[in-house]
Amino acid sequence: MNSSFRSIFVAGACASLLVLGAWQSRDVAAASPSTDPAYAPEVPAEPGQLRMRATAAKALASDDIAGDMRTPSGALSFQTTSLSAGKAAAAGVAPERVRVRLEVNGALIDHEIDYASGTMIVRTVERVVIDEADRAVLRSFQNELGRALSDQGDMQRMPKSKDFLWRLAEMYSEVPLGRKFAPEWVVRRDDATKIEPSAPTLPEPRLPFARDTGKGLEVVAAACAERSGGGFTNLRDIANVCDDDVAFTRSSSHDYCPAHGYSAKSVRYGCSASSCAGRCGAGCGVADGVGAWYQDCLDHDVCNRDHNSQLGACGDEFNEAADDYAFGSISCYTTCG
Ligand SMILES: [Ca+2]
Ligand SMILES: [Ca+2]
Ligand SMILES: [Ca+2]
Repeated sequence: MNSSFRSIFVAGACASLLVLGAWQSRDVAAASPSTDPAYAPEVPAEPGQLRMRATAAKALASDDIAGDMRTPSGALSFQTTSLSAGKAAAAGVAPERVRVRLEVNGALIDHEIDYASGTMIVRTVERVVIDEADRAVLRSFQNELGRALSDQGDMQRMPKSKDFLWRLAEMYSEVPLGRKFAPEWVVRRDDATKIEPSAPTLPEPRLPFARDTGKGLEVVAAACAERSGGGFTNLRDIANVCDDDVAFTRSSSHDYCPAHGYSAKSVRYGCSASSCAGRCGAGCGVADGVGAWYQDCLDHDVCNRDHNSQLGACGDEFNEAADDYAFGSISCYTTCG
């Protein structure tokens, strides 16, 4: 971990200029392949050696697991703890909460999901900043854990301990480079967002822009807001994203300050789209597209790909997608790709 890493993007200095873009919920099947931009291919994951360890909890017949993984970029270890009524949950019983401790290249990140309240809390003791080696390890973890769990059997019937660990692996496979964790990040599941009727997209303003002060034109400094407004919209409720024979297009919005403010455009998504755009996790995943497919994950994918970047300016899109990674309904069991 590089604790001295400084984001090149200065947060909080931007003022809102215009509310740009509006959701278009129109979905179009069988779009021309030419509408799919030639995104830069995602960097393939490094190979990793993943081991599941026997745990003390296993002796108590729980569903919890632990293990570690080594890759050329570093090491990771993990441990889950399932709880009900403050005690270790028995095997086969859905727990009220699950804790997951990850140690990534020596840095501890603790997670706790509470299913009744719909919250996930991420805690660190020391400030943690995700550097390139951490990202490489986490990207390998998505692959290796996904493969291991898939080999173990039916991913639809995984206990919550494995389900939560796997969701975190998917989330961290797309974590922004330079993402800081400290000391507590509370993620709340957003209520399902109503799909708004389609509306025209406003043009993007030029930044910086000139205004007439009465004494001549004055150049106004760039103003750009990292706009909040994530939701919890399941793309699978809108179109069969698992069908890799049909192309779907849909409006997606993001900002990338200071280059541009919040704006929308039509993009392809689903199993047939480049790198499974819209899936909450890098690429199509190990198990043929299995995952949560949500609007906020689509917006984050598009931000990353448009700017060929995992840097901080797509960080707010990552934050808005966090509840979708953690709580989104899972679709596409071995049907995609
Ligand atoms: Ca969300
Ligand atoms: Ca994705
Ligand atoms: Ca952004």
